[in-house]
Amino acid sequence: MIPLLALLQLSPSPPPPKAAPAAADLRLWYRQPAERWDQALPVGNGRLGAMVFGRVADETIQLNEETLWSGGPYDPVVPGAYRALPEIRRLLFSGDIAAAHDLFGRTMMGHPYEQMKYQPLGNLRLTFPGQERPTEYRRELDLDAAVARVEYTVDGTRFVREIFSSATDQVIVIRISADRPGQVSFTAALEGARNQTHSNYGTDYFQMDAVGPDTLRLTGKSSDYLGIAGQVRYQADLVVRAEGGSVTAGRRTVTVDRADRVTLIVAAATNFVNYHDVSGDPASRVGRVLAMTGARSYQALRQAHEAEHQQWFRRVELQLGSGLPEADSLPTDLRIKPFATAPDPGLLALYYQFGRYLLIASSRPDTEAANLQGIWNDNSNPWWDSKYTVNINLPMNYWPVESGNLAELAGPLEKLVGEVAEAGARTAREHWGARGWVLHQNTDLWRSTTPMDGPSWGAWPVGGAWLVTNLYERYRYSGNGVDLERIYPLLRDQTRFLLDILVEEPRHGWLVTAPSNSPENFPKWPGNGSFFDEVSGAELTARTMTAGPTMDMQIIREVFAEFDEAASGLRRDSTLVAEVRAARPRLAPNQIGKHGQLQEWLDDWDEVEPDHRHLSHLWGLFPGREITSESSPAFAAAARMTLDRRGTGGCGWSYSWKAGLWARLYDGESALDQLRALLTRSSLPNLFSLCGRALQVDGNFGATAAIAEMLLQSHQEKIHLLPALPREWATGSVVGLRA
Ligand code: FUC
Repeated sequence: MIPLLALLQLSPSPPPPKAAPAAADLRLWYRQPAERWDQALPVGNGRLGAMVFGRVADETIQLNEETLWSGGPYDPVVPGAYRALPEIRRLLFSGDIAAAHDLFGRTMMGHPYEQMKYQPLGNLRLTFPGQERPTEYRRELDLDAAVARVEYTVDGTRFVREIFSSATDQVIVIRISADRPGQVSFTAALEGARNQTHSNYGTDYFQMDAVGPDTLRLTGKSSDYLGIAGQVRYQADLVVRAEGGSVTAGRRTVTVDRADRVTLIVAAATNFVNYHDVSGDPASRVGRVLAMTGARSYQALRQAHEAEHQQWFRRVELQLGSGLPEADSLPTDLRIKPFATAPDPGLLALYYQFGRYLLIASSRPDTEAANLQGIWNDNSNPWWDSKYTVNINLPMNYWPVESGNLAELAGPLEKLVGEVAEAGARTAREHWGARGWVLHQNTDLWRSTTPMDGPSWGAWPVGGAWLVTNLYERYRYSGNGVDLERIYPLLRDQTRFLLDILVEEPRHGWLVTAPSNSPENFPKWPGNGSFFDEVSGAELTARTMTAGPTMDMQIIREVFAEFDEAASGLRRDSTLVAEVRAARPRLAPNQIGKHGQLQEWLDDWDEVEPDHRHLSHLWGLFPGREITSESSPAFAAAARMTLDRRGTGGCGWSYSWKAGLWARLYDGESALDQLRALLTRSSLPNLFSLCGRALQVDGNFGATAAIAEMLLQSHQEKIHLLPALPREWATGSVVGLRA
């Protein structure tokens, strides 16, 4: 038996790409096409995404461009909102939670009270006449090459389609070939996605026409939403290059007849420049990209794409052995169900690498951050707007970057934080009367930072603080002063904000956030704290407002510790350091409750849903580092009790979080139980994770981080190898993780 061996990388610079890894372990594959969008296979270059259905006679390739969002630059700040704060706090501390909640709702919410939506670009439809009865069908996603492939045979001819999204050339490339000449015939059409405010096809905002003999063009603009006019204009061009045969354009289609091979190029762009500037020109952007790609052969495009992808992807290699003897010969969808009862560690190794693949495909150094669905969305009214939810989902998207040796891919998160810090300075002033900057529980492309959705969700003021701790991880892993310099102003100004909003709670004199919430989890209010609807008399559980929830205090302790370390090291801002040092011992502490659990709120309340998906008050265990079995065994035991009580309820990202939490408690078996629940209860056949019915990438990224956490931990100033190895992972190897 080969012991699981970990080769660590302690230097900040990535190793050079290695030789090709075992290919079979790095493919998702299927014997049938996708029936629905959420079974299709994703490709992406960080900016341009596609979901490939792999249908034979009527192929659909759904397209996204990451800056196509509803609305345009807007400012949701309500000037002078902070004037209500003293009264909200008075009500809260006197126990009149309902009144505090309602006053917050009337005074402190942003306007509009919801945010903008990430929108689909359109669909490329390819119709192949005479291909209704294919045999020997196979569809796959090759994670190492970042290419989706569809293969089948019709009348003795083997057809192959390859699809990838190239970061080097900034286009999506589709190659259609056959093993006999003159066999490739199809019609291509480019369809816009329906605009949510204008559902009448005939009068919709987009147009899709043939322009010239071999090009289709889609143009349009994003939808209006909540009174914010759609201001994102876009253009997508499809260019058809056939080898042999003929190409003819109809009014809205291009038809290829009897070609040997065909290369389709999709270029797309919007007018988005940054969150307050939409003065770009999509037409010239598309033109420039196409002019550059124009003379390059398919082989040249493909080689450049693969090399670029592999410089990221091949930095980590993970083998966990196989359990099921036949696992490698089973299609991916057929491996998922048996995973509930039979060991298949290879499936988790694949899941791990799929997470790294998705990150590479949705977040590049100069793109926008990966949103709730990465960059893949086919719906103009997507679940949760496919935006950025900050109370777990966005931070989780970036958990795997450091250990997974993809640190540079957190660049978009750093950009996002820099921009919300700019926009959120005004929000801090007007909504909290505070210095620094604030971000509440959500944001969007336009960097909205005000409380959103309703006080029970939106009142939470430490979203920006959490994201700052994400950024600080980069410095922890690299030890590079340049990384620290870049993020220092964000950390310092967030520290100022936190200092300004902390208030003394009357019972113990602890410093707390007020008002706030423990994200999305509703406590059972004791006695007269319950909310009853004045008309129906029904008990309302979805109204909540608290002071000093455990999560806030853990995040603030971490930010203060990071600021103290950074400022002291750099010998800067000594007055602020003194303020922080005075506040730190006065922050409300972690507490152990009546069940032996870690308390979620200042009071020892039970939750309305005992197996609620959020694990907010365990933040200090993971991703934070203040609770460890060594430094705080009593709190570690209370965290374990909390996890036991929460069980395996939840959804995708929640299972992933729990896997990471169990890993930090050195319990590999329980971590594996959560990963098993993730795969078998909350994943799609294409391995995307789900929350409810929504495809969400957070669960993928969280599990990728958790698997690394089971193999290697380094949050306690020491390196811990194989800290949470389940029995099933008896053999294997890992190369390239960072510590
Ligand atoms: C948070 C979660 C939900 C969902 C949403 C996008 O609000 O509680 O489950 O993941 O984000």
